[in-house]
Amino acid sequence: MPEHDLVIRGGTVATATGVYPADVAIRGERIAAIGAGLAPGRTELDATGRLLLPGGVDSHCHIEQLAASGLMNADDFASATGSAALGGTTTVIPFAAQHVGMSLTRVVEEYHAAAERGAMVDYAFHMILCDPRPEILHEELPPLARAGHGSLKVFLTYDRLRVEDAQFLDVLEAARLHGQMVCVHAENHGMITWMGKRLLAGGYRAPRYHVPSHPRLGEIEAIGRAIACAALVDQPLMIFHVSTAEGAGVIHRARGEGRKVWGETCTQYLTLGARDLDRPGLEGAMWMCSPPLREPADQEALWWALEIGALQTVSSDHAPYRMDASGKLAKGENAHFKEIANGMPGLELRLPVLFDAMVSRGRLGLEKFVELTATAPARLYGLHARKGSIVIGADADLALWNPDRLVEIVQGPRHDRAGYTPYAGRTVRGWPEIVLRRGQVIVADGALQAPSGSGRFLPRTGGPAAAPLGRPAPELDPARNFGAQLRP
Ligand code: DUC
Ligand code: ZN
Ligand code: ZN
Repeated sequence: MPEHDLVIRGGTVATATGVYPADVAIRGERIAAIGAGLAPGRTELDATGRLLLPGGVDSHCHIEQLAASGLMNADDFASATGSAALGGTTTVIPFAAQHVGMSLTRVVEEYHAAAERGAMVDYAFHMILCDPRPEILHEELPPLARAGHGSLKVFLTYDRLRVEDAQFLDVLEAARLHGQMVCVHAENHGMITWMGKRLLAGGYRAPRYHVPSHPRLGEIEAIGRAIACAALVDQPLMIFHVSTAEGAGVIHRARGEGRKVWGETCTQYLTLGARDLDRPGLEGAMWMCSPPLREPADQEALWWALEIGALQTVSSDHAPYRMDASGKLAKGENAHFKEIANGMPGLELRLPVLFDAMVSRGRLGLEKFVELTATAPARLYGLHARKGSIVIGADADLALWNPDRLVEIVQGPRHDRAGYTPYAGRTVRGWPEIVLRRGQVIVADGALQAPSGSGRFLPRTGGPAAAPLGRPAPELDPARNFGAQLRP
């Protein structure tokens, strides 16, 4: 009777802390041994010439999510997570999105049902809070936190989604009591509203005007304000989708001052730019996302921020809408930029596009690639070391990469349902050819082998936000001098 179920031999293991030749043995769903000369497996896989990486963790993607406008994004859990697997990602954290008036418990139940039907990779949810009324925070949130929902997202902009600063503080304080991470969409709502009105009044309607309608100063201001709010209640904070050099700088400085803040950027802010929206007619809508794509200098600064650790994760912010009446063109062919849904597909190509940029072109190297796309998001959201690492006892979520394979990304439908990709026209070097989830091969030869609904929910505890369960923030302790918080 072989000791292992599967042994992957002859590959090069790549982790966030080292790259070395080793065989990997799997028993059941987990990694059982790493090293040379491992006992035989029931099945063996030859990984000669291949890199063996932990499956990617995409900690920011929108799946089967209803926008406040009533528009459903293009993917269901099967199409989105299938496309994730094809691109080497084996864990996703999409959203369970509350809208005003809704019960959060009910919302989470609905997203659970959708994921149980469709998911092909493992998943958790960030719970979006648009309506943090007292019964949500004090009655619904505690049992959801105990059930393993370890993170929340709030918006500081958008008419029907945003919270005021005082509501944001309520959310931060509640999250602190339950050890949850709070993620924030940090843009200044007033600036976006005001700029949008002025641009439209001047007749500037094309998709490209989406960029100036979200001024970079709005991101810079809101990131600073969000960090200050989190500091007031001593709550860890994740700044989502940082798009500007200055935004990354605000986070870097705050971290230098000891603030408990982390930052994410996304594939598109590193590899696409505002100029991509300069297309005739509505074509530029394919590149509309929020915050918008920025300038080449921002891309350089974001790469630098990742290198020095000012930002810690790179996600896809997969938010797919088709270029037809079911999606971006829901308001017709004469729609102005405020009437077009924001978001682009990215779950499948996040890792290949980043591998090409970081590893094949030598920008940040293989270890950093693994850290930013798998290990760090797992740690920050309480999934370490079950996910995001190649260590004994971890789930056997692995991707065998051919580092030399050249793939031309052509325009047209992929496995997701957006019907297009914003990355068409580039040729990437490096591709994940075989993908395993919990020891099962789910992708081989470009074909998906995972049944819908075979992904599992990942209850989360841990992560940097988990420690101070149940204690009030020191500054809010009535026994202390409130003025203390003003001292440096
Ligand atoms: N924010 C996101 O995080 N994703 C898509 C659009 C948005 O505003
Ligand atoms: Zn956002
Ligand atoms: Zn998003």
